[in-house]
Amino acid sequence: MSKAKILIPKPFPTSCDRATIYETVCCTDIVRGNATLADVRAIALAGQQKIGEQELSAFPKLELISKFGVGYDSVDVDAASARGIVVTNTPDVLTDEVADLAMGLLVAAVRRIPQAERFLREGHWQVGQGFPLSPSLRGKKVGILGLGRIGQAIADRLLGMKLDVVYCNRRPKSGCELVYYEDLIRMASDVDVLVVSTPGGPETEKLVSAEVIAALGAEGTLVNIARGNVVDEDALTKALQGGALLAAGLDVFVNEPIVPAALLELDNVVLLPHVGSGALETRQRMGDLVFDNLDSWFEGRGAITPVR
Ligand code: 8YV
Repeated sequence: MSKAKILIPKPFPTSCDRATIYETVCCTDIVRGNATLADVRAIALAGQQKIGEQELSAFPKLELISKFGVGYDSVDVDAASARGIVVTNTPDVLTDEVADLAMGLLVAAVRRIPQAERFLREGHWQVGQGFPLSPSLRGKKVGILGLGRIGQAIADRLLGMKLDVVYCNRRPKSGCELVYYEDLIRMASDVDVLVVSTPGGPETEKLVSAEVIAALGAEGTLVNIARGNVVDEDALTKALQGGALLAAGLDVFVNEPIVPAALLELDNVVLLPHVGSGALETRQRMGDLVFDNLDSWFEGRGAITPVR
């Protein structure tokens, strides 16, 4: 039997060792008319490369898009479904890793850990001269925007840190005892820290608007481990510049890997290069799940983790 042809536009852990049972094409340039793509039956997709109607039309034989990552906002799932193409992602295997990172970012942003480290490394720590005191997390309230799998894992950790936790979702989560807010602006004005853990995509674009940031206020901190465009990045930058927001911890940006120069200049923001799930074993598990989905599909058992 001939090997199924899969496209791997960008390598990821396991993509080399587990791809041997397939005929693989490594091609970043997904365009119609590329003859080598005409018989591609699946795409193993890492990164944020957009797959919309136009890209899909280059693959008349496509059956499956196996996405590396839990977020699949870069793929037009409606357009794929209309063509009978199944889209899968890698949920669960990265939940705790991303939640750990969110906690690190939150504590780093509020307690100013990177700034304190820079202070020490630059030789400013001297007898009689310590690092300026940071705000405390004790007694503070954290609001989670998006209490899905990752949001819940963040909430569990925050509760373990004895913090007050509330959340805002499209609808209340059944069986959840945390205080629910239907209105994001109201929640933002009631909390000290807002953690963004929603899916990306058009429905959540700029959900954290200038008004939400203003409601979080001059004593507030914003943490984003979701997608850059869930937050109005310009409004956030202005608020941080003018003291209308105390601090931010950001793992994601609108135009990755480009980080606005204005953010790089600020001392009250902790910036990470989208490393939420970026730990060796977790990335390995994600890669395995990408191929588990492919194997299951081509062995006729269907997708394991379809997004819908
Ligand atoms: C991915 C992510 O690892 O899972 C997601 O949705 O944002 C990341 O953790 C990254 O997008 C790799 O493609």
